[in-house]
Amino acid sequence: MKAKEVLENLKRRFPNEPEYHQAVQEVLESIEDVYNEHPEFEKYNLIERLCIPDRIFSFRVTWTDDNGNTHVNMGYRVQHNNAIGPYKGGLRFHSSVNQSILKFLAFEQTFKNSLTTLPMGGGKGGSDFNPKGKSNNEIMRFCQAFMLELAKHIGPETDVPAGDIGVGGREVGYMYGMYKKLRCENTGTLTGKGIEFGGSLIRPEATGYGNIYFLMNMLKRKGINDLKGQVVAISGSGNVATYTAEKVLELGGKVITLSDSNGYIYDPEGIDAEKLKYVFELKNIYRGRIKEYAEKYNCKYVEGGRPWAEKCTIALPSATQNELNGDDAKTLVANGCIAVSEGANMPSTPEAIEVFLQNKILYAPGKAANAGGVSVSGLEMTQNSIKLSWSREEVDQKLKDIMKDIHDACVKYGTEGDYVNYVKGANIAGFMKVAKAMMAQGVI
Ligand code: NDP
Ligand code: 2IT
Repeated sequence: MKAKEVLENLKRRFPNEPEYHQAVQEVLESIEDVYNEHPEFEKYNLIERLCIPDRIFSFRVTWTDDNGNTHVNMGYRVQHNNAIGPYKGGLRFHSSVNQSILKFLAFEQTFKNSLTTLPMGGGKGGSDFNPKGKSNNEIMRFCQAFMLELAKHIGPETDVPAGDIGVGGREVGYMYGMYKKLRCENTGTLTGKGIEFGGSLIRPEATGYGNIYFLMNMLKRKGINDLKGQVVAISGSGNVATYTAEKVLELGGKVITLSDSNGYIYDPEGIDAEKLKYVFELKNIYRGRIKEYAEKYNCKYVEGGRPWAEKCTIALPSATQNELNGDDAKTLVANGCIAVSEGANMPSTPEAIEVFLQNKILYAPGKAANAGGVSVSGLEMTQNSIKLSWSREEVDQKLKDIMKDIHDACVKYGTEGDYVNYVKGANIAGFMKVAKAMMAQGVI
């Protein structure tokens, strides 16, 4: 297999899908050598079978707003690979959603889920519906309309969706309600459910907490055991960003930034527990903008900006793809940043990753560092299957163990002399498990 040729071929067959090409390129470059040590992989064209999704559903979603106007959005589900378990992955509601973005996310999810040690394949879905400014009833009607189609393609042993950008507990609840109505079953399909109807404790916190558990594993290898004295820049202010901040505070670090798609806030005093409580309320109850933080606490707000120019020792991109470019990476390194751990999926551009690797700072790619979310989703599936629920402590401990296992797998496959290339480690470790499972199951 020549990574370049495979990629060129995919670009020719699936043009205008830059995010998908970007995600595939990174993995192909990492696994090329290992792949070529296994002639049986090439014999059965494993690489194309792994890069091209098993199937993609796309459908029209029709819903009515509070004024009686009828709207049409696109809905999608990309079922990428189910070699190691049912398709599993989130749903994204954002105006930018298109097939390229969902294909990149489903591809990444396949490797991420493989790393979790749990039996889950990879999938992703969503809609170009823009939830901003919509009433609660409009959100509910959209979720119901979306599920009217999606329900045909999912199930507890087939495909289990969850949240992602624009989809949190509220949306999962509305979708699950409709799913049950249509299918007359109570099997827990969909994770991130409310605690009263099959959700798992720690699922809301899991991606953010998991990212910090992964970060601590990386830092521990450098002799750093807590976050005291660390200055932490976080982007985003949604589910992942806020719970990341909560865990950073618990471990003694100082959080100086948060952001949304309009701009970022810089609070040199640090966003403490009380201020963070306000952010949770601002985001989840009032559905406001991060700018309001700057007005309330009288700190800097940069319209349209990204937080990476603020001096920090640790950066945790937790908003969206390609939100940190090569220049941002150079600035971070020049400012003394020692670690970057990705809460978001593919937030760093290839140029940024190159800068991190060349400067040998600790750099954890999203498919490893943010795998805590889907891991606890996997644990939610288990609890639903056995019809029991585990305590907070139990789930948190399992999450810690899983993040350590993922970290150690990255070290095993990514060590290059005295440096751990976590990108290579995550890609190879994730790939090998899926590859072996696919080989064992024949050409299908
Ligand atoms: P939320 O919708 O809760 O929050 C998203 C945050 O990112 C918001 O602050 C949002 O700002 C900001 N954002 C979204 N799009 C853009 C954009 N184009 N430019 C700048 N800022 C943007 O989503 P999550 O916190 O769940 O997801 C954040 C990231 O983490 C995503 O990459 C997601 O794929 C990834 N992830 C999520 C997991 C989960 O369990 N939820 C698990 C693993 C990864 P605004 O409000 O203005 O849109
Ligand atoms: O990107 C991700 O891993 C998620 N959005 C979570 C997926 C899940 O099924 O919990």
